Amino acid sequence: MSVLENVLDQYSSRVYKNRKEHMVDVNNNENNNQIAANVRTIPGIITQRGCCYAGCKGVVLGPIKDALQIVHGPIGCSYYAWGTRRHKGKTEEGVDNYLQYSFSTDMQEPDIVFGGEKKLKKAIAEAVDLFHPSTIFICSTCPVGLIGDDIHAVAKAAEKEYGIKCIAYSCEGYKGVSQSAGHHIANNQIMRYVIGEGDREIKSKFAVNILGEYNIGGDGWETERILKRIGYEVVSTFTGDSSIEDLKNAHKANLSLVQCHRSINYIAEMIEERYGIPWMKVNFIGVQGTIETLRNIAKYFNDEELTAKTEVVIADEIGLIADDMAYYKSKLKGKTAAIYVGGSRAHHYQFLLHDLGVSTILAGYEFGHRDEYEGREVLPFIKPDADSKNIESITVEPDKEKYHLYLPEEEINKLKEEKLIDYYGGMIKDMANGTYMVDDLNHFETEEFLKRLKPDIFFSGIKDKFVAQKSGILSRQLHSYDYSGPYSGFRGAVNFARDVTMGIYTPAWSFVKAPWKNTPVLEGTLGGE
Ligand code: CFM
Ligand code: HCA
Repeated sequence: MSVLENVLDQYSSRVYKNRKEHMVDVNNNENNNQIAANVRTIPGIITQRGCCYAGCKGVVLGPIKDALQIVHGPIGCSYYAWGTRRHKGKTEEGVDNYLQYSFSTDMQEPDIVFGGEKKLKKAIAEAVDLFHPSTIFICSTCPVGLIGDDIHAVAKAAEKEYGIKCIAYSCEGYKGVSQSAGHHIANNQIMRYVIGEGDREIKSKFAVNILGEYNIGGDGWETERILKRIGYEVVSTFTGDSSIEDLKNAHKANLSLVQCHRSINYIAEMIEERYGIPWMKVNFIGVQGTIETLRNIAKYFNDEELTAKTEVVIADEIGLIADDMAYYKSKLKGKTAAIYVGGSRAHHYQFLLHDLGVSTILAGYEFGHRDEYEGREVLPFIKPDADSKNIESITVEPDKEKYHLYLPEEEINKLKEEKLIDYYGGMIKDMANGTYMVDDLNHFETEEFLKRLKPDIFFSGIKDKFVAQKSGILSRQLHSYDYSGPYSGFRGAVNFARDVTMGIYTPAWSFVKAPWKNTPVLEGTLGGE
C-alpha cells in the first residue's frame, strides 16, 4: 500500500472518500494532479485552519499601524489576535502606532440578548477620547452576525460625529471555510474606502507597491531594503508596517509586486482594473527566488540603468552571504522537510530549502485555493489602445477565473515566449515525483505522515508543532518564525539557514520519550481483598 493509502485506510469510507481528494501523490495519480481545496473541513476533524475573522483582522488589517482596530465580540477573539502574528511596525514621527494594543468591546451575555451596538458606540467614544485616532476599524466576530448588530451604521455615525474615518468589516468567524474569506472582506473595504484617496508626490519612475507582505519578523523591511538599494520607490506595502496614508497612495505606483498571492490577489486585480496598474507575482523567499524576482521586475521596467544596477546589487548581496550560505548548505544538504502553513509559504519556502540542499517531501496549505497548488496562467492586463478593437475575454483553467486581455493573439504568444505570461505557477510544478501534497492536513494525518515519512524537520504553526515534537521530530514555526526573522531576501536566507541548522544539530526532541512508553501509568488490582 502507498503512504497515502496507508493513512487514508484508517478512515471510515465517507471520510476516506472526502480526504482522498485532498491528497496528491505528485505526478503519480490518475487525476492529473488535481486536488480538492478551499472547501469545508469535515466537522469533528481537528483542522489547523483559522477563521474568517483571523484572515480579516488578524492577517490583512492587523499590520496597519495607525488604524485603531476595535474587535466587536467576546474578549477571547481579541486575545487570540493580540501580538501572536509578529507583524512588526516602526513608530514614525506623526503616525500613530497601535500595534501593541488590543481593543475589544468584550461582549457579554446581556449584549447578546439586548444587542451590542450601544456598547460598540461607547467603545468608539472611549477610543476617540483617549487616543484621538484618525482612523478606526470595527471588526465583528461570530455572535455579532448572529444577533444582527449593524456595525456599518455605527461606523457611518461615528464618521459624522467625530470627523474621522471609520470602516466596518463584517468578518464574523463562521463566514466561508477558512481565513481566506476574511482576506477578501478586508481587501474589498480597503479598496472601497482607502486606496485612491492620497495625493502624495511620487519621485521615482520606478514606483512599486508590495502586496501580500505583512512584515512578519521584519520580512518586509529586508525586501524594501533591497528594492531601495536598486532605486525603486516603495509607495505602499500591503499591509506590513503600513499606515493608512501609504495605502491611500497605492494607485500612484507604476507596478504592484505580489508576494503572497493568496491573501491579496483581489486588491492586485482591482487596482489593475480601476487604475490600470499591472501586477506581477514575485517571491522574495530564497536567494535564487529573490534574484529571479529582481531580474523580472527590471525586465518589466526595461530601463538600462535600472537593469545594470540590479545586477550590481545582486552581485554585492550574494558576495556578502555566499560564505555563510555555503557553510549552512554543507550542514543541511540531503536533509528532508515537511511544510504545512496557511497559504503561499508552503510553496515559497521550498525555494529557500532548495538553496540549502533540503528537499521537501510533504507540503500543504490550510486554505490555499486550487490555483496555489495547480497553478494558473495569469495574463498581464494591458490598457486598450485608442481604438481598442483587440479586446478578448479568456477563461483560464483551473479556477475558471476570467481575465480580460487587450491584445492580439500574436502579442499574447510573444509574451508567452518571453515568459511574462506565466507569472504564477502553483507549487506542484516545483515538487518532485514521490513527494506528497496534502490540503487541510489535520492532526491525525500529521501524526501518520510524520511516522511514515520521517522528515528531518516539520515546518508548522503553533497548533501542529506539538504533534511533531511529541513524535520526536524537530519543528520550526513558519508562521511566526518562532522568535526569529527576517527570513526574506538575502540576509533573511542566512537567518533561516542558521535557525534550521541550529535546530537540526540540537536534536532535543528525539531524546524525549513519553513517560507511558517506559512505565505503565495505569496501575490497579482486580478484585481481591
Ligand atoms: Fe499569505 Fe501570510 Fe501565508 Fe496568509 Fe496566514 Fe501568515 Fe501563513 Mo499564518 S498572508 S497565506 S493568512 S503568507 S498568517 S503572513 S503565516 S497562515 S502561509
Ligand atoms: C491565523 C494567523 C496565523 C496562525 C499561526 C499558527 C499566523 O491564521 O490566524 O497557527 O501558528 O500566522 O499568525 O496563521
